[in-house]
Amino acid sequence: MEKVGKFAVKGRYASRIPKNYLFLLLSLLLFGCGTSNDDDTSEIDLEELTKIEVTEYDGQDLSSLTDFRENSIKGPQYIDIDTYMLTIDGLVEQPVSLSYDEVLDNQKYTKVVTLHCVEGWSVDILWEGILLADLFEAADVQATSDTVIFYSEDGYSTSLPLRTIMDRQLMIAYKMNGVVLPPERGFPFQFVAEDKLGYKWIKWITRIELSDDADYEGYWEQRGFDNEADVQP
Ligand SMILES: Nc1nc2c(c(=O)[nH]1)N[C@H]1C(S)=C(S)[C@@H](COP(=O)(O)O)O[C@H]1N2
Ligand SMILES: [Mo]
Repeated sequence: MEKVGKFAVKGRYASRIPKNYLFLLLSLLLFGCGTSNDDDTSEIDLEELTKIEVTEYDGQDLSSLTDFRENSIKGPQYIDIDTYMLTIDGLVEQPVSLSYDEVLDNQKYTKVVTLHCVEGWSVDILWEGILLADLFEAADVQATSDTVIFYSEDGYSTSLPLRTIMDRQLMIAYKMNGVVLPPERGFPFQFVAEDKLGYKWIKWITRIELSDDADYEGYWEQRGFDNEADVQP
């Protein structure tokens, strides 16, 4: 995992509303009124982003952010970032609710990590995000907590052992291939559950609960998918 230097993150406020979003908004206002449905709109959106995404990193070819198969339980969620809060609570001394900017006010890290879906496809993506360990430090996790449960805007949830998250230095991403996550890919944050199957990679995270319920089962786990979710080598 690579730390992102100070200069690299300076422009983060400027990049919150990427130029291409403004361009898109404009084109939609000019040409899109009454003609496109939501599906068309999101397709144009992603196609525009492919023009600026990073395609290769450190000599390694990356997948595109359009190589995912969108199969979320309720379809893409469109989160209003002005009212968005990420809550960290449960077995902590100091429950916190952080704005988007407050979450981004932590050290950024980048890493190429592969997401494997149980449906048999996978993508190699350059993720940029924040360590959960850094967020947990502010909340001051209680010693009895051994499980981290993630909740999302669409009602989805999943969990991993606290130990796994700390030992493997797992992060939540706000960028992929150098661009801010589009709504379809989990804006504002997706969990980069390295070495775990795609159903652990929760998108649109709204709440992170520190728990002592090691047997907690999330949405797909309750429906028969393995709670360990290890990617088989
Ligand atoms: N909130 C939420 N996160 C989610 C899901 C979902 O339905 N809701 N699907 C998961 C699954 S099964 C996969 S493979 C990954 C990637 O899904 P995508 O291709 O739909 O982006 O997101 C995961 N995160
Ligand atoms: Mo999946």
